[in-house]
Amino acid sequence: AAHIDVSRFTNLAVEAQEDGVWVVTLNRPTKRNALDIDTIEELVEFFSVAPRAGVKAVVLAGAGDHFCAGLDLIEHHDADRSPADFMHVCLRWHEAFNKMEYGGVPVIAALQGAVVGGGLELASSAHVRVMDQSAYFALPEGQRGLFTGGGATIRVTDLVGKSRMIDMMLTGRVYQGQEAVDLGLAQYIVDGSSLDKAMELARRVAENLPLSNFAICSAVSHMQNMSAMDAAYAEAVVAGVVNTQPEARARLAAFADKTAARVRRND
Ligand code: 1HE
Repeated sequence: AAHIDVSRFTNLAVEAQEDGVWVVTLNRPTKRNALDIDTIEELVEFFSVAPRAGVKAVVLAGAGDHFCAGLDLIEHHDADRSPADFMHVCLRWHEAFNKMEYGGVPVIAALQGAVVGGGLELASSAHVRVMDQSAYFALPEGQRGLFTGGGATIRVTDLVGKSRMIDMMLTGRVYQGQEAVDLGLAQYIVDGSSLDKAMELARRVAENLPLSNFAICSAVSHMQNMSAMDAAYAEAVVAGVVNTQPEARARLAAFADKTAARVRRND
């Protein structure tokens, strides 16, 4: 297995918890966790190694009152980049976010405060989003003379639909509270701490067999890019591998001998 050297990270705080859950925290709260190029490189590094390092689930958080303010606008302004330079910046964002979405390790984002611009692009690359009552979502690129470059045209459009995506970009519209959940920007909203709820979900997810989680957190995304015929074929192949894994036999035996939990409606 690969090894994650936590001392290599500075813009991220990376911490292993019990049960194989790792907490990855954007750790520049004085800059509202704006995504400079060093932070993106650290995300690439972590999510490149995590699938081979026994990481069972990741909670992705932001230090301070805001999850993430998006692209580091000060760095971008100072660097005065050429089109080719910024294209390559965006390709590194895609490298990081694709590693998250397709890597096979469940990523649960704990959101508070601003989840805006590139911060929303980052959050939408997670598999599950938990928001607290302070969290809000927006794409301010339009007003800043910019355009999304970290995958929002794909992932945010997937979440909210084309017309809402275009409205968010044109008008800077802010979504928050239950409405954000109803639209699919987050799956959970809590009165207390989104981090606590995300940890609870991550611990539950970490009890699944790793190969099941790998399939759930890579195959569904890959299959969305395929024709229905090819997706059905790929699903059969993935199920062939996952559903015959030796580690599943004990769980099937527990169902057969009636010691496994039954699926019941919520009280
Ligand atoms: C930043 C950034 C940033 C804050 N880049 N430094 N994103 C945006 O357009 C969001 C821009 N940020 C904001 O609207 C606000 O800062 C927040 C709502 C996130 C937070 O507000 P607030 O009042 O708590 O903080 P602040 O006073 O605005 O900022 C505190 C510090 O964080 C300040 O630095 P300081 O050194 O003067 O103390 C800010 O400069 C710094 N800061 N946000 C750099 N984004 C691949 S394309 C992606 C396209 C995009 O993401 S466009 C960016 C959209």
